[in-house]
Amino acid sequence: MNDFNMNNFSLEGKVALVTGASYGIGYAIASGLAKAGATIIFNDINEELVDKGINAYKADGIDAKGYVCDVTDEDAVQALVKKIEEEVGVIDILVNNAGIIKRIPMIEMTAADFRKVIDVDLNAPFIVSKAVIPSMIKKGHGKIINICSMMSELGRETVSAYASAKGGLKMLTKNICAEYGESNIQCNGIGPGYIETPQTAPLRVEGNPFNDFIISKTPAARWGTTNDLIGPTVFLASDASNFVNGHILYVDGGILASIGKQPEA
Ligand code: NAP
Ligand code: GCO
Repeated sequence: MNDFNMNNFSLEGKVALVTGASYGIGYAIASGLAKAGATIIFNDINEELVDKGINAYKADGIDAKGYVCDVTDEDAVQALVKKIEEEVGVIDILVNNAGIIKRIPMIEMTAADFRKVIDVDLNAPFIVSKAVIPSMIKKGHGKIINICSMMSELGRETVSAYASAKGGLKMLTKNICAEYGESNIQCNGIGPGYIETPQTAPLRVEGNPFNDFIISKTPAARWGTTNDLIGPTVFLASDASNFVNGHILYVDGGILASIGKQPEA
């Protein structure tokens, strides 16, 4: 009999930092990691969001610690990680979730807007990963999960900066795997499909043809929910995935597997 048992999926005793997790995908993921046993630390960009997050976790029976920290500010991130290590312990699981999108046709987009998206969606996962990896190496293990996107693989009108950042994040994921795999650090990505969150609210308003477009592009024939992302993330955070490294797990209802519905004859 081999020594695999279901405890390999447990996150009991693990410390998890989820960035930008006051609401939306980050909140759902952090709640799932907590249910699997992890201690949850999260940050967000301002006090109001952090308070909103703390109250929501409390209402769900989760004792999460929240901090204000801009993930693009390297000094602030280094200070946050030091504080977490002193107050709670070494971070075993990092989920780089904080992100922004600007939907602007490329030839109308300013270079400043393009840089801003790259800064939050690509530079920040580098900054936060860089801050946690040294202690993971010392501890002998670590899990980094980068929240990628359909736009890590596909392009579409108006999201040039976002697609560039999320494509880059896919490659940062593979590079962390290549560079630190031998230190027993696994770095993987989750690539959500189109998920119902405030970020996609403008695409889902009644009368927007984008809504039907997405449903018809998705073999599951629906938008995803934040809960759809929990199981895959718990798997990638747990010892059950210790030989899975540099992989992007797309949680997209099958969008990337399909050429799309054929037109009526
Ligand atoms: P969201 O609702 O906009 O949540 C992202 C969180 O990150 C927000 O709380 C946001 O604060 C915070 N944040 C932004 N900039 C930050 C910074 N510099 N420092 C710290 N926190 C910051 O997005 P979501 O839809 O839950 O998405 C979460 C992640 O999943 C993002 O990386 C997104 O690109 C990705 N994703 C989303 C979808 C989808 O369909 N929704 C699909 C694929 C991938 P503010 O509220 O102030 O912006
Ligand atoms: C868009 C969407 C996407 C999603 C998601 C897809 O405008 O095309 O907002 O970018 O948010 O990242 O996986």
